[in-house]
Amino acid sequence: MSNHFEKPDHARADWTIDQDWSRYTDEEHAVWDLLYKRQMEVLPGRAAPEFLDGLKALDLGRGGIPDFEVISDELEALTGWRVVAVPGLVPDDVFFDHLANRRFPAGQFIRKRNELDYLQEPDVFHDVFGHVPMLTNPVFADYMEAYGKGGLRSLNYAALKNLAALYWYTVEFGLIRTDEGLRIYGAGIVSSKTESIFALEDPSPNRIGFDLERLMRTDYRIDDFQQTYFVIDSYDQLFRATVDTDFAPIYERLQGKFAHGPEDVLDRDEVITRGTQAYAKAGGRF
Ligand code: HBI
Ligand code: FE
Repeated sequence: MSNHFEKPDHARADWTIDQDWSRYTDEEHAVWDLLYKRQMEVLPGRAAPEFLDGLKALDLGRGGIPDFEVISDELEALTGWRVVAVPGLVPDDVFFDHLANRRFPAGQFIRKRNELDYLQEPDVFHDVFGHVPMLTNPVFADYMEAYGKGGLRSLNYAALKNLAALYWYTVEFGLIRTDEGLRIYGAGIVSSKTESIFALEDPSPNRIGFDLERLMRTDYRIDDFQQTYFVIDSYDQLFRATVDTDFAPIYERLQGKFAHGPEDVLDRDEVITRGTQAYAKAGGRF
């Protein structure tokens, strides 16, 4: 899953670019506002309290695409993270290096009004609305840094697929157990109206308790709703599992391969919901 592509001429060595906030058009700001409004119709009672607190702390609903300088100053005061602009996907080593240094690389562009629901590269709405609120949480913020540092260490192994699965099933598509029931904290879910409902309420997907190595052995869907969501008990569980584990023996065991399909349920899984997989069996794709 290593990604090799050309750095655009206007990007710096670390792939960052100027956000050029003053050059967003009224239409681009309006697309942000529309996406924001749609998500706020579904997220109260579904998103994790830490995510909703983060949205509020950074005032991401102030109207229009946020100015990275403004939200970075606020975020830095809370957890030491900053948001930097990038053209889109960046190479793995560059991505890990930003995270390891508490910089979140966010796509500068925003999707068009006629493609609100599906896009191939992360845009400013996915990255800033989806990812940045959780970075206001001190423990989650530490987890993200630890992930970046682990990523840099992993570059000597054939480990990227397995490490990417960990990111996928936590940072992008993670659920958390709360006293009020399951909640979403994964950026890929909270930035999608339909998946926010599907991930929590649909009978199709499995919902399984978090187990670090189990996640890293599990293939995933990149172009459709997940067939399995993994559920953490706390962000501390996530952070501790990452920093207390020596990944080298795991990489040795896994050999850059997946042992389980996206829909598999194993005997020793802590099954919270065993999915019917009706959605995937019917062909999926929304
Ligand atoms: N680049 N901008 C951006 N955003 C990502 O989420 C991202 C990336 N490059 C690599 C990457 N993710 C993944 O390969 C890692 O999560 C493993
Ligand atoms: Fe993302």
